[in-house]
Amino acid sequence: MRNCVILVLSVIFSSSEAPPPQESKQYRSDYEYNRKTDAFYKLHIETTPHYLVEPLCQVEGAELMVPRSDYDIEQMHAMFKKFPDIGNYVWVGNDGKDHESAEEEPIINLEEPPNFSDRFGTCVVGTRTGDVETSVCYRGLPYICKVAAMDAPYDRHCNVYGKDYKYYASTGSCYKISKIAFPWSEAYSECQAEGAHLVVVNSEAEHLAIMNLTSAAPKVRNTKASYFVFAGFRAEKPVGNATVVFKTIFNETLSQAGYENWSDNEPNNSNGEYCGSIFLNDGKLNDLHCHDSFGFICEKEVSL
Ligand SMILES: *[C@@H]1O[C@H](CO)[C@@H](O)[C@H](O)[C@H]1NC(C)=O
Ligand SMILES: *[C@@H]1O[C@H](CO)[C@@H](O)[C@H](O)[C@H]1NC(C)=O
Ligand SMILES: *[C@@H]1O[C@H](CO)[C@@H](O)[C@H](O)[C@H]1NC(C)=O
Ligand SMILES: *[C@@H]1O[C@H](CO)[C@@H](O)[C@H](O)[C@H]1NC(C)=O
Ligand SMILES: *[C@@H]1O[C@H](CO)[C@@H](O)[C@H](O)[C@H]1NC(C)=O
Ligand SMILES: *[C@@H]1O[C@H](CO)[C@@H](O)[C@H](O)[C@H]1NC(C)=O
Ligand SMILES: [Ca+2]
Ligand SMILES: [Ca+2]
Repeated sequence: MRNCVILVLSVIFSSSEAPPPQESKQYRSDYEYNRKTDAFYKLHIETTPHYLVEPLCQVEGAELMVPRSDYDIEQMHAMFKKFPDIGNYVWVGNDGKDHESAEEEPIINLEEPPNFSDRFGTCVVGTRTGDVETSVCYRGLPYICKVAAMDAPYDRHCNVYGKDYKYYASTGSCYKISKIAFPWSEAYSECQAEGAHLVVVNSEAEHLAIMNLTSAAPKVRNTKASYFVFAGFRAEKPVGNATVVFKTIFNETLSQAGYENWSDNEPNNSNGEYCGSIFLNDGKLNDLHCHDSFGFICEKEVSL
């Protein structure tokens, strides 16, 4: 009986699109695989405060890399080499060991310097030369995310490298609403890296599906306003007084895409709002500033 269940399960699973990262050794397009550790890594070159790095790695299904072996250090060293100009330190996770401080001791100590570690704590950094040291947490640094191949999230039905995608039979697409806010172009890249794209509303049915999705959505961290989410359309800044034309990320007008119901009094292009969003109260469209951070919805078509 038990063998029978296993057989049935394996038939169901083997009928899907691609093997999981554990077998394929493929993960998000922005992660690289290391055979020796059987894990995927990404060096984030953006200067980032320490308190944000763990949640940002989690967005990508990963964790802040804890240097556990010489192979992790080798990987870190190799990634540093590709970026000569990002400074000499990256945030890494705490391995629980004692490390030297990366701060230089003052040579002459005329006055008592403020004890920053006292006030802000000490965090663990990896160095360009391949050491692990400690540093005050209050600074911003690049950081390294890592996920073991066996833990790398993959949704077989939706064929995306991410959890929390929800399938809607009414549209034949899977959707995910982000838990953290990004500017429009970072939201675009994030969906892309997961194997999806920023949501494009193609019908009234899809408008309803998105209303349903957002009605049960948890709070979005760091968002400028919780009643908007970015979507997959935007406009070029017009030359002179030409009209602003919004197009989807597939270069269709909204009318060609199949849904152009703007929210009341939108688009208002207030001080140059050129990026598309969805208004959560009515699921209709709105324009926002591209550089502000909002939640966003990724979409992946499953059956057309
Ligand atoms: C600064 O504070 C940290 C954490 O409380 C402590 O470990 C360290 O000894 C202090 N350094 C000095 C110079 O007082
Ligand atoms: C736009 O909204 C109206 C009602 O608010 C609805 O009747 C109509 O079907 C919508 N248009 C599209 C293209 O979904
Ligand atoms: C969303 O859709 C599910 C499944 O069809 C349904 O059970 C649920 O009531 C819907 N939620 C809302 C708020 O419409
Ligand atoms: C802007 O609009 C005005 C009046 O509609 C027109 O005369 C002018 O030529 C336009 N300028 C450009 C750069 O298109
Ligand atoms: C987008 O479409 C317009 C016309 O519909 C076309 O002129 C333009 O070349 C297209 N752009 C891209 C990047 O395909
Ligand atoms: C324009 O739209 C934004 C929402 O995208 C809204 O916050 C803002 O108040 C509107 N501005 C004006 C002048 O109506
Ligand atoms: Ca769609
Ligand atoms: Ca607007």
